[in-house]
Amino acid sequence: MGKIVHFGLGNFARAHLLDYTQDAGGWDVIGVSLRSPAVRDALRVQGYDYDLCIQGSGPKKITILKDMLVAPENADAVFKAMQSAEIISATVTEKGYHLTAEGVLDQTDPQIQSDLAGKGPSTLIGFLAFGLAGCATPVTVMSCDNRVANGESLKAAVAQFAALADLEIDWSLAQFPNAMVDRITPATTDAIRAISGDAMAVPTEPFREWVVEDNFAGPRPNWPDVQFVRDVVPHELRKLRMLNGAHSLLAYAGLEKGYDYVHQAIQDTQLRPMVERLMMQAAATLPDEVKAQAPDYKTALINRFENPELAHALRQIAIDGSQKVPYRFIGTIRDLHATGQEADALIYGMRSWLAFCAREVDAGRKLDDPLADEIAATMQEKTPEATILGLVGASDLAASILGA
Ligand code: CS2
Repeated sequence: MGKIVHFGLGNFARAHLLDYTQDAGGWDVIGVSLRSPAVRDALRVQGYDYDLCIQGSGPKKITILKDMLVAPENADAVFKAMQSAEIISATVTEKGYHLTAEGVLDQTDPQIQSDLAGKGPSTLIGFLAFGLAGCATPVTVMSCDNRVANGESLKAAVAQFAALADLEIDWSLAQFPNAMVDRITPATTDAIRAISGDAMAVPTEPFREWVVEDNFAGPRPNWPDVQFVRDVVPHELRKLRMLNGAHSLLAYAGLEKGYDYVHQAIQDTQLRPMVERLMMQAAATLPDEVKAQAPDYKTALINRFENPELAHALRQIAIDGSQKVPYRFIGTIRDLHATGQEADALIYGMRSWLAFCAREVDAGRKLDDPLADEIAATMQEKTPEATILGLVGASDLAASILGA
C-alpha cells in the first residue's frame, strides 16, 4: 500500500484527490487538520468512511481515508506520518501559502513568526520545512490548490522558511509538481445530509479534471483520466482565468444583485453576457497550446454553472477575495493591457470585488479574508479602492480599474 498524507481535508479534497485515489487502488490516505478537530471528530465516529454524492448518480462510499491527525493536538504524530508517506499533498486554500502579493513569504504573519520561533508548527509551510529537513527518503509534495504554479510557489515558500529557520533540506529528494485541479464542490447542506443519511456526505458534480506535472520523486497512484504533462501552467491559466475568474465575477456582482447561488446569477440577463465576455477576454491571454480548447471549454463551463442541483453558494466563492483576485482578474488584465486588448469584463470583476468589500464593511460584517482588517481600515480614507489595489499588488492598474 502506498501512503498519501493530505493537509486540509475539506470537501474539495474529499471529492477530488480521494475519489481519484480510490479509483486508482493500492493507496491509503491519512488526513491532517491544521486547526480544528471538527472534521476528524465527525469522520472518526463513522470509521473515516463517507459518501461522495455525485450529482446524477447514487452515493459513492469513499473508504481509503484511514486516519486523521489534528496538528495542534499532536505535531509529532504528523511528522511521523509525513516520514512514512510517498506523497504529501495539500489543499489549504490560497492563503495557506502565506505568500505576499509579490510571492514572498510573509514574515509579518503571526503564524509564520510563531513557526519560525520553533513553536508548533501551525502552518503547512512550517510542517514541510521542518519535516523535509529531517527526511532522508524521496518524497513528492503535491499542491492541489488554485494558485498559478502551485507546486513551485509551495516550494518557494518552504525554501524561504527553511533559510530563515536555518534548516537544511536535501532538495534532490523532494519534488513539487504543479497541478491543475477542478471539481465544483459546494459545502454540505442539511438537505444533502438528509438525502444521503450521512452527516459527512460531500456533494459534487459529475465533472472532474486533473492535470499534473509528471515530476514525482517516487511512486504515485495510477490515477485514472489524469493528464500527466511536462508543463501544467497553461492548463492552470485556462482554469483559473476562465472558470475561477467567472466564478468570482458571478459571486461579487451576483450578490450585489441579490442572488444566492451560481445557477441563479448565470441566468441574469446582464451577468451572463458579462461572464461570456470575461471568458473570451481571458481566453485571448492563454498560451497557444490551450487557446484552441477555449470555445468548447467556455460552453462546458456555462453548462456546469447552470446546474441547479449543485446549489453552489455565491458567498462561499466570495471569501478570501484578496487571495483570489490576483490569479482570477489582475494577471489577465495585465496581459490584455500588454497586448492592447479590451479588458472591460475583467475590470468589471475587479470593481465588483471592490464594491463587495465596501458593502460588507458598510453593513458591519467582517470580511472573511486574511486582509479583512487592512481592507476595513481603508474605508476611513478618501480613496479606499486605490489602497486596496495596493494591498493586492495592483497599484499599476489603478488608472484602468478605477477610471481617470
Ligand atoms: C471557487 C472554486 O470557491 C471558489 O473560489 O471558484 O472553489 C471552484 O469551485 C473550484 O476551483 C472548481 O474546481
